[in-house]
Amino acid sequence: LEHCTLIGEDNISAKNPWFPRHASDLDNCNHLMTKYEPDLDMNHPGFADKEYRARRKEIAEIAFAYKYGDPIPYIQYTETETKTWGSVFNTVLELMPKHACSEYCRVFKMLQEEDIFTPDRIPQLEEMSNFLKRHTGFSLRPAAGLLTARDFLASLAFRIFQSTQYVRHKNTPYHTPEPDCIHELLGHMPLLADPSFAQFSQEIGLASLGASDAEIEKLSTVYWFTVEFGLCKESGVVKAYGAGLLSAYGELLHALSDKPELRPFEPAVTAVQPYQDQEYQPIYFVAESFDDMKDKFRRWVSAMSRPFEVRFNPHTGRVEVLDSV
Ligand code: NLE
Ligand code: FE2
Repeated sequence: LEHCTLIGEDNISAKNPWFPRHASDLDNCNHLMTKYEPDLDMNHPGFADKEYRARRKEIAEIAFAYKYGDPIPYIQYTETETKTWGSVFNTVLELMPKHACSEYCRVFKMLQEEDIFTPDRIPQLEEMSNFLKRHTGFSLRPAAGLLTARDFLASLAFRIFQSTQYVRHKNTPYHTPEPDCIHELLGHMPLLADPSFAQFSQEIGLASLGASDAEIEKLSTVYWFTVEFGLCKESGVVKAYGAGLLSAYGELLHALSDKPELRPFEPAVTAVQPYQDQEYQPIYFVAESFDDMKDKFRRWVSAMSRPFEVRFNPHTGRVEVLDSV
């Protein structure tokens, strides 16, 4: 690294593509995918529900208007929404001791002690963001829906998690293919408050900055099979740490039954495994530990083709780009 030179932020070129250099640049990284939306997808449980669609629109507007540095607006959740949260919360509470990894259980307990996690109230993103800041420096910004992989992963480089704020339709409390705040809160938040896992998340984000489309596809597949649907070993027993499992009890039970195929986490293999985002996964990858997962990930990422290196400077909050050729 001593021989590297810093590449400036002007002169955008193939060798120096645009990507966010500071968390405020994420105001430009909120492009949505049009997938599983209640307005467009006839199979969405909210497709025929006018009231639900109006509510989604109302909450999406908040995310569209959001700018870096704003406090995250408070949402007055309805009784129906709170009831949906409560049913998912109670299933997690029941299955967690046996099936969730110890890091998840540890933070979950802290969230209960701080009264942020209770069955009768949906936590606000702002209070959750403040909780994360205190533990790992992660923070949240509201997202209107499913973002493109490039935009979503980029935010992780700054320890920012783009989080939806609407609630799934009441008819599908236990599984939905799209993210919603129940998934973000119950699935993602506990581990984002774990230092080792937070570090892993940021490293995926850093690896994505300026990566080619093919590399983004691979990184988002690794993200899918780890952060979303990952399993890990704890004293020889397989446990769940993936957010998509911890927020959907049907899939959690499926993942830990003898039905799916379990393979060891190996980034080069995992990155090219086609995945299922509509139904339960037929294949899951099992990590030995978070540390082992990070080691393997680092080795794999260092073989990626970017002609530069990036590093996050925590003093300035900026990503620095180093000419590595
Ligand atoms: N299937 C998950 C759930 O129902 O909570 C959401 C997955 C989002 C990628
Ligand atoms: Fe997720």
